[in-house]
Amino acid sequence: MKKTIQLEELVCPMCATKIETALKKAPGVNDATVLYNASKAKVDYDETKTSLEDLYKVITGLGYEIK
Ligand SMILES: [Cu+2]
Repeated sequence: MKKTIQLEELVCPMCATKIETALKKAPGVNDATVLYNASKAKVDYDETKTSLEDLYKVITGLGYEIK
């Protein structure tokens, strides 16, 4: 399942990289791309192994907010 998560504005490109790396490592995630300019996280995940809520937790756990 592919979803785009709108994030609160990212301060710098390193933030995007940090979130992207964490999402890619999260269980059930096939692929993740975080667009710094748009502050968007595009995630391709297996909904039988994880959920949007779990993905939100990965992001908020790093100190970033979902818009
Ligand atoms: Cu940053």
